Amino acid sequence: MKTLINLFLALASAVVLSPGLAAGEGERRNPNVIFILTDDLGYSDIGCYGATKVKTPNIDRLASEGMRFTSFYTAASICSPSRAAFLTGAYPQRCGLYMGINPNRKAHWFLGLNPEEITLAEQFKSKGYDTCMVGKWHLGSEPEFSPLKQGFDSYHGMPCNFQHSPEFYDGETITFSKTPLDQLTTLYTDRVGKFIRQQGDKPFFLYYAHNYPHTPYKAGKAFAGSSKDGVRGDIMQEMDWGIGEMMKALEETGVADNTLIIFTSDNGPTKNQYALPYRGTKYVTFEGGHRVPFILHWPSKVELGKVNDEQIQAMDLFPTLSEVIGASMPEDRVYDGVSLVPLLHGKPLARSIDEPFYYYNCENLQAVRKGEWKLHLPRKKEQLPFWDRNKSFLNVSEPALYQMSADPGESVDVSAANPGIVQELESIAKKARMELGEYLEPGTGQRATGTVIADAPVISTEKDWGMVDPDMEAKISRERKKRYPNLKTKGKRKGK
Ligand SMILES: [Ca+2]
Repeated sequence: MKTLINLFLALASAVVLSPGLAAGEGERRNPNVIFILTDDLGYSDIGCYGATKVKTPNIDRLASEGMRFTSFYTAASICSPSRAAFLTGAYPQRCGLYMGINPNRKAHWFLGLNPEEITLAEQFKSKGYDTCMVGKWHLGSEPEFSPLKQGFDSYHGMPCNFQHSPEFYDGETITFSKTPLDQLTTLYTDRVGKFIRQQGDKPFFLYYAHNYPHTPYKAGKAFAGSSKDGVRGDIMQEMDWGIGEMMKALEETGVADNTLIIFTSDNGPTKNQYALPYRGTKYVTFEGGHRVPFILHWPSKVELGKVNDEQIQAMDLFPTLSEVIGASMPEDRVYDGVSLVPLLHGKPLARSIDEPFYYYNCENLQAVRKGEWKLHLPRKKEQLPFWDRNKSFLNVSEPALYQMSADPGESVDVSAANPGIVQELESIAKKARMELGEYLEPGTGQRATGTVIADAPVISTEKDWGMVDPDMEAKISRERKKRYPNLKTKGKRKGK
């Protein structure tokens, strides 16, 4: 009898612990996953989040057939660090990629996401998935940091922003020395469709990181003049069309129901009108910089048209998708997110609402949110990243407290009336800085930035390059000359 009970218990726990949602529920195989990451797309940039000048029926459909989140936070208000957090499940400061990587800056060109980091793509590989990236990478432009070295089987897109490096890649081959921007969406759409169709029944992870509506942009002929919001509106509508084409490919191959699609953005827009009702834009730590749309579409698993107000964040993607595919979380490092899977079943997250969220701008911790309170921290000009230094309204000399439930637009500073809360959040910030760092003060929990010159210092702001030892500077320069023999002293890189 005891043996039978034990056998029963073993079977019961096997069911409970069975890897992957699909496996436990008798589906033929693990689901496909498509992670769509747009660039500089703000909270109110698409129809179902309040846009009125553009029509985005295909993205809206993802929401009406899925779950739409209203309190999603990116880990940074600029491209590179935000992307690092999505792919590693760690704050950018923890995984070492907290600066805005620019291959034309002497302080940056040799940096990237450390190959020792475990990316989402590598999690998918561990479960036998095919992995594909289409779009903008922006986690290091040197070959050592290529998506092909971070778990992706194939890569089709741009290593960085168009202004920094206009080349378009197919794997390791440059197919356009200057990407034709009016064809960008069709290039991506064709590749996404081709990849989905060639996969057929083989499970895949597709990371689709469209560069738009990051500038510069140009609409294809079919969409020029199609919107009520100029070229930006046109390219938004074209991008939406591309997502519709992607859905067609999923439906034609019969895998739409078993494909989990996430749609979001890496940071807020450059103009506040696309971030409303929130304050601020890209580059800053007001809500408009961090709060963006987040839609989860998974017809066979999610109740249609649900709106979810739970506070969630970029670092949640890694544990969520790991759970979905039954990949165990690596145990040798710290993660900053929780799985969102309980929310799909109407259950609470494993994270308390009181767990703080940190708004870093590069190495500078600028704000902390805990529950309904958000404290903007005093900051000195020298702590600010270069993109922030000339925005004098951001030079906070005293802490400013906002009650987010009553004042989501961060307009009324209530610090004077709540000294106890200010003190509590200041003490949380102090601990965070000890672990995740502050400008020129490394934290105990920070992992190494990826670099192609092992002993070179990591300087996130070019203005501080003067701190680098002249011998080291000469060494870095020599390596760059070797890699880019045609490099002009002041100009941009010229080919490889
Ligand atoms: Ca961006």
